[in-house]
Amino acid sequence: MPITFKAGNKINSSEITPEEVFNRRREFLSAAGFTMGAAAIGISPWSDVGAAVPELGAISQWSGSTTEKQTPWTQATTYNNFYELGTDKGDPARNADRLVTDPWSVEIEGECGKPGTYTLEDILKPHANEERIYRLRCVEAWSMVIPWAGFPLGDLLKRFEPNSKAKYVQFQTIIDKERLPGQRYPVLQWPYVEGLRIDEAMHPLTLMAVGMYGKNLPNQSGAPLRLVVPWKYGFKSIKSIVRISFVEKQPDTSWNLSAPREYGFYSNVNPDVSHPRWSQAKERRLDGDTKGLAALFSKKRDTEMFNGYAEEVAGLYTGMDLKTNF
Ligand SMILES: Nc1nc2c(c(=O)[nH]1)N[C@H]1C(S)=C(S)[C@@H](COP(=O)(O)O)O[C@H]1N2
Ligand SMILES: [Mo]
Repeated sequence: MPITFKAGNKINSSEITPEEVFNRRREFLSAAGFTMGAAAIGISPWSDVGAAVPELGAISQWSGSTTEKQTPWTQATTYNNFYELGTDKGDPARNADRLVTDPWSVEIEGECGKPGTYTLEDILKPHANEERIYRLRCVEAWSMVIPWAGFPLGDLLKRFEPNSKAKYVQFQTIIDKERLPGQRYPVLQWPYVEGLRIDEAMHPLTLMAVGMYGKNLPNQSGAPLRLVVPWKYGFKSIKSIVRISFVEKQPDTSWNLSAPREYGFYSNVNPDVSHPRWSQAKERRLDGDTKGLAALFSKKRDTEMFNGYAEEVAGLYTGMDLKTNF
């Protein structure tokens, strides 16, 4: 069945940024006379999509979880960035069923002792899920607080016995141009790729997430496996992972390929380093207090260095100039 995709999404990849998509959506909505009043009359962009997501099994609670107010499930699962499912914030929830997650396997390759194809079951079997309530800060200057469930990425990576040449790890999202509507347009180079330095990947805060809010990940949130790297901008938290490569050289990342002046390899949350076209000093917290479109205009809070995780991760960057290594 052919999918119709809005003409507005046919944008040259060098021109598009998350901020622009946001602004364009805002312009469209106000042109349509669809501003603040929309929430009041009950047209919320994050009413529940109603997709049934199974409960996860046993989950233990991690002691380092933040106690800040959580983003409601409906907001976290209907206001997403997952460009494979479309560039509008509501598209990933609307198109979630285009992503087929069963069967799922992950290719492990490169500088390690145990490369190969691992089924999702092989990947998950030895790991116990822990719930960790983390902040996730998008480069577009909004943030959410989400109870993720998963296990430290490092525990998984160690099983593949990375060798001394494994200086970096690259991750790749599923490619399925037939089904994933966003992959029909060159908004980004497909497949989506991301990378971490090996010590960042092995850091105990880096989570391989399989669930949120006590349930399996919904597709729009990156089922069945996604990273959550809480001290970096959200785009480092790659969704629906099908390949993990241990490499010697700093790997390509999708946003850096698309706009190298705007998105660096490190992408650590840093209030002192502006994005070239907007400040990173403040952010809007999506916490359900303000519903609907009004939330997009709600009061801003100060952004914290490393998204509030400086105590844990600042040591990874000792001696590095974070303005050049942005
Ligand atoms: N494969 C893939 N992963 C992705 C993205 C994407 O477009 N494709 N968007 C990123 C961005 S920009 C952000 S902010 C987070 C958003 O995660 P969330 O929708 O669960 O809040 O996912 C990241 N992971
Ligand atoms: Mo983002």
